[in-house]
Amino acid sequence: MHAIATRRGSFLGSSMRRWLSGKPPRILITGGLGQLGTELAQCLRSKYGNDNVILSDNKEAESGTSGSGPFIRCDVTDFDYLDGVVKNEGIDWLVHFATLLSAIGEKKVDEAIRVNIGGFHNVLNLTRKYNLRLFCPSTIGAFGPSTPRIDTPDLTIQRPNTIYGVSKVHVELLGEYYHQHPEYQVDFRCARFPGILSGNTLPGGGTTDYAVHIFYEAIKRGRYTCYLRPDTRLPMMYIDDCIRGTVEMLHAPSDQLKMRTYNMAAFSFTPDQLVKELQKYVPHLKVDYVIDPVRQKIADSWPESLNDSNATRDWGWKHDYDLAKTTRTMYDIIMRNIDKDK
Ligand code: AKB
Repeated sequence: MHAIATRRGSFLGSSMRRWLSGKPPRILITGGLGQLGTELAQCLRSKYGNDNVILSDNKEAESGTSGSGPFIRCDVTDFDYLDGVVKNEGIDWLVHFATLLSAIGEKKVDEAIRVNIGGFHNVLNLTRKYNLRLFCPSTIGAFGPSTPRIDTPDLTIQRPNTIYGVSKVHVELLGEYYHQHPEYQVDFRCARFPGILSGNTLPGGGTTDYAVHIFYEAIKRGRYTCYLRPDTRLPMMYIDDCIRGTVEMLHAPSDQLKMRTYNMAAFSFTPDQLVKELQKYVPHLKVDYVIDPVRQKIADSWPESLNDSNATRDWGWKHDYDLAKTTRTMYDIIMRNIDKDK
C-alpha cells in the first residue's frame, strides 16, 4: 500500500510549500520526446529555469533532442520508478503526455491499454500521494460517431470506437472523479486538443499526422499521397497556440476552473483546403489520395469543429493562428530545417 496524502491531511503539499516560499514549481513532463514535450519544456524552462523542468520518456534522448535542461529515462507503467523520480526530484506539477495515439493504438491494443490506462493510473495516484498539479490532455479522439459533429460542446455524447478514445474518456472521467472526491481533491486539469501542426517536431501514430507530413513531402519532393479523403474536415491547431494554452491552463487559479475538462479549438480544414493553401508556397505540389480505411474510419468518427467557449470564459483561451498563418509559419520553419540538414 502506498501512503496517500489527502488535501485535507495535516501537511501541505510540496507544490503549496514552494508556492508559499516564492520558489518556481518543479515540473515533470512524461512522454516528453513526442510532438509536444520539447516545445512545452522550452517554454516552461524560459519561465522557471532550465533545471526546474524535467523531460522524461521511456526511450533515451538522442543528443540535442531534450533541449537545454534535464532528461530522465522513465516508463510511466513502472509505478515504483516513477514514484522515485517524483519524490527525489521534488516534483510539484506533472504534465502527462505519454500515450499511444489513435492509429497506432488500433495496431497495438494491449500496449495502448497498458500505457494509456495503466500509465494514467500511476500518474494519478502519484498526483494524489504528493499533492501535485496534474495536466493531462484529452483530444477530439474522446468523441465518437454518435457525437454531434459540428461545434461539438464540452458536454455531449462520448462513445468513441478506438482504444485511444476509450482511454481518453477514462482519463477525463477518472481525473474528474479524483478531483471531486472529498478526500482526494486532486488538482486535475485537462484540455481536449485537436490535431496539432508543428514544424520542429514530428507527430507519430496519429490520424491527423498527414497535416504535418504533407509539408515535408511537398517541400522535398513536390508530391504527397494522402491517406484521408480530400473532404475530411477535422479541427486543428498550430503548436504555439497549443503550448501557450497548456501553460495558461496550468497557471489558471484553481477556483477559476469551473470544469476540469475543456475543449480547446482553433480552426478546421480538409486535406483539399490544406493542399490549396500549401500550393501558394509550392505551386508544383501534386497530391493523390490512397485511402487508409482504418484512419479514414477514425477521422469520420471525430468532430469537424469544437466549441471552446467555456475555456474562453473560464481561463481566457483564444487561438492566434488560422490556417493561412499556420501554413506560412510551418513552411518557413520546415524550409529552414531542411536547409540546415543539407
Ligand atoms: C491523433 O490523430 O491520434 C491525435 C489526436 C487528434 O489526438 N493527433
